[in-house]
Amino acid sequence: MAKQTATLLEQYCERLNPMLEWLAQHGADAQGGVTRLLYTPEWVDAQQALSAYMKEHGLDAFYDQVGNLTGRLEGTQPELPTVATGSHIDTVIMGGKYDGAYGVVAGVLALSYLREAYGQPKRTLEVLSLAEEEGSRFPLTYWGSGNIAGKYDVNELPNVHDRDGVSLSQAIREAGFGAESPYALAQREHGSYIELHIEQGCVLERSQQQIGVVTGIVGQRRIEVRVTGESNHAGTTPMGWRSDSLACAAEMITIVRRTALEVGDPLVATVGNIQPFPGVSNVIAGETMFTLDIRHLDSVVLDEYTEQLRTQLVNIAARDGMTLFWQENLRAEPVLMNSDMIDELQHICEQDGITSRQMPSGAGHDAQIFGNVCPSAMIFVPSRDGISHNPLEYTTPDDLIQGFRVLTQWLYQTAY
Ligand code: HGY
Ligand code: MN
Ligand code: MN
Repeated sequence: MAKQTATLLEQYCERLNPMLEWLAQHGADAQGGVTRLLYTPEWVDAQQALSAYMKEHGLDAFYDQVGNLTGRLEGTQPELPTVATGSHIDTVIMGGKYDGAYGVVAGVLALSYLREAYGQPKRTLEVLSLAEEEGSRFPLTYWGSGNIAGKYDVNELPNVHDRDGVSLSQAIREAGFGAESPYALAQREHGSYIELHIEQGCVLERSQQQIGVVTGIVGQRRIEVRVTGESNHAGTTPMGWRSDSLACAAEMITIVRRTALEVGDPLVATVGNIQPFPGVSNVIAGETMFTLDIRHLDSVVLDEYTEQLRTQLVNIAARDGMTLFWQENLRAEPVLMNSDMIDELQHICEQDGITSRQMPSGAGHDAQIFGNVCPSAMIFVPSRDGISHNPLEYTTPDDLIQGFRVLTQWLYQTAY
């Protein structure tokens, strides 16, 4: 790279952290975390602010019907397949500043830098600020990338509601999107997709490596379980005469943990949410809902474990005279990343003297949706103490910049 582009690159590197802090203000909460849920005002503001930034930096910014925001740098050979990068703009509740946002901000800066330093690329470049990945507001994940990749269709909105009873159809309409909105169709094709993301685990930090080149992303099963017994008076109902859904669910939850430990790594099974109803101290809970999040790189093991667990829970409910409702809300299959892209990323790291390792991802990502329809890859940077989905989520500015450099170099050599 000529001297002036190296200096220019330094300038863009210096913009990365301030821009992440700027974006984190959209949905900042009092505890220092970020909550930016699909179609909420803070979500709309964040997309609008990014759109303005994209336009100020020479990118063609546009929305699609589900609210994915795209920044495009048209290529001189538009007939060549488009190269896309990006990540999700939504967060978990009380999440951190980097999960998703890092890939979006780095992508916006990378395209802005490449345009300023090298002008128009041969291949069209796109940065995607994807509407939703986490499933934090609605029991629905990968809503953004899933509409682009054809997994979902905005004309067939899932009948889902958030914790306040607001439906997806109401929320998408109030945010100004939907099948009737004037925006571009979401479903479209890309030649390749690359996502820069924090690791959200502790492998890179403990092995003191700067970059993770992802080999594959785990499959997931997310399930809602409802155990139904009978509400009754906490004082007048003898212990032997109760149909206590919360006590039954508690036994089920200990079985989830025990059986997952028996299967062993890399299988993980998590109960992240439990809601007794009516949920007051002097009433035996008539119904208890809890969530299951089960993951593994091998879909055969994933399905075997999930089916065995379901059988065990059904038997416990039957033993206690309760009913069990089991609803699968997400089925994402494990997806391998593209081997050529992995080699290219590995080569960039070796060439630039960056320590790196190839590794699987225990977290789900939009790259696993794109990985079903086009060659896809992911670049990880270390997470301090492996913490994520938490206001304490943190990656050092140097590590964030290192990932930005690898992404920018890969985009340059792929699109120019
Ligand atoms: O839950 C996940 O794996 C991702 O952070 N959405
Ligand atoms: Mn996440
Ligand atoms: Mn993420």
